[in-house]
Amino acid sequence: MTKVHRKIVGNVAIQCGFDVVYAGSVEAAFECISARSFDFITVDLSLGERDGIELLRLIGRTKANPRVIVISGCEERILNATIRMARSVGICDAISLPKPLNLGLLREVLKSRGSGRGSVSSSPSAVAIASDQIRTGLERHEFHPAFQPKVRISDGALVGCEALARWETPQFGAVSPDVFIPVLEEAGLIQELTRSLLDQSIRDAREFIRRDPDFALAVNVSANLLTDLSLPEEIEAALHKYDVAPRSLMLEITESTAMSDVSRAIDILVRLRIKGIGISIDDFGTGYSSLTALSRMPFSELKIDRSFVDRCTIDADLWKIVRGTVALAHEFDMKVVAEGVEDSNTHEALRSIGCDVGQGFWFSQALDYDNFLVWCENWKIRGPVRTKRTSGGSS
Ligand code: G
Ligand code: G
Ligand code: MN
Repeated sequence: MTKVHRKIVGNVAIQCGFDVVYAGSVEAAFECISARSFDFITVDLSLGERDGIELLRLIGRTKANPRVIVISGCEERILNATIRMARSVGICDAISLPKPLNLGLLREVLKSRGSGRGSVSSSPSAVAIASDQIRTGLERHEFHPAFQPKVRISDGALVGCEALARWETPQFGAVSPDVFIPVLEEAGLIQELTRSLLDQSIRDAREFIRRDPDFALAVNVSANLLTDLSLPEEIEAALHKYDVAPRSLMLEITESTAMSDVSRAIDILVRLRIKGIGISIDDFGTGYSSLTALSRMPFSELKIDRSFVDRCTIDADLWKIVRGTVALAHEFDMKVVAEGVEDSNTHEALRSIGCDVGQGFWFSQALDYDNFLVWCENWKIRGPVRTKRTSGGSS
């Protein structure tokens, strides 16, 4: 940062009530960061891009978790990529300010300290759980669905929910699906879990549908289960058992590995659709869940992966992907669901491009059966009102 610039930024920070420390080089900055902790660190990229990037890496390695403001005259895409890079090295809260510097904006950012945005997300416990333990858990019926609401973007009405597997173990406590799903897939046990989750969540959804006949339950199905030609009949039997209509069920197909037998998968998906069951392409835009799958399979719904959605209002590149994907899905007459809606700005932005449905922490996390029913009752009273009241503003 030039001396003049440094002085200007420093003055704004002092006006906002901060003590300010200046560093003229990466080495000096690193010494400061190592010696004490900071609420904010501003980094100017223009003094040599290598130094700025290097400094971000060093900040990412420190234990403290400061908010980082990257100031730069670079073009927007480079700035956006820099912010993504900062996040990838462990800086949870990094934002960019373009040059010429808007001092009002800088003041606003400095005043919003401790907003909680981008709080550190803890990763799933790294306990290595053996497939035997999971097998035992399945036998003991320790897996249950939690329900996350799916909300119509235009008016905030509840349209359905996604059932997400939860494993509560006596031994390890709550284990994340990110830990047990891959192990189940590897051990050939995913079918057992899916069967159990389908049965339990269809049973529970009877009550949701009784309250709203248009309610749709979504259940996750790994694409590698689409080799079992009896799957459509099995699912139909589960629906019969609880007297739930096929149109009330949506299967979210998650594809983590390439399908081994595409024509067989298409066979199964077509038969499910003919029966009136909805098919959703999950985590769209990541891994194998992409244009190839879209061009071959008869999906009725597309879920944009949350890695595109959760920062789409602050990252112009992500926003282009979200907007383009909504348009693409509508070309295929598919409903579009945005995953990972975390704030009202994102909700508003999605509304402006006609995205159909949203899911995410802004509405609710996944809840057990009892809490989901309570949430539904509260939402009917409060939900749509909340949406209108916050329109255009920040939370
Ligand atoms: O919200 P959560 O952390 O529970 O979900 C983590 C991931 O696990 C999600 O991406 C979801 O697709 C996957 N998942 C959750 N439940 C199931 C399930 O019953 N079957 C499959 N195949 N995947 C699931
Ligand atoms: O199957 P799918 O990948 O859609 O599973 C949903 C996953 O996303 C679960 O892990 C759930 O806990 C998580 N999730 C749901 N809403 C949000 C959100 O708003 N933000 C983030 N970061 N994760 C979310
Ligand atoms: Mn899903």
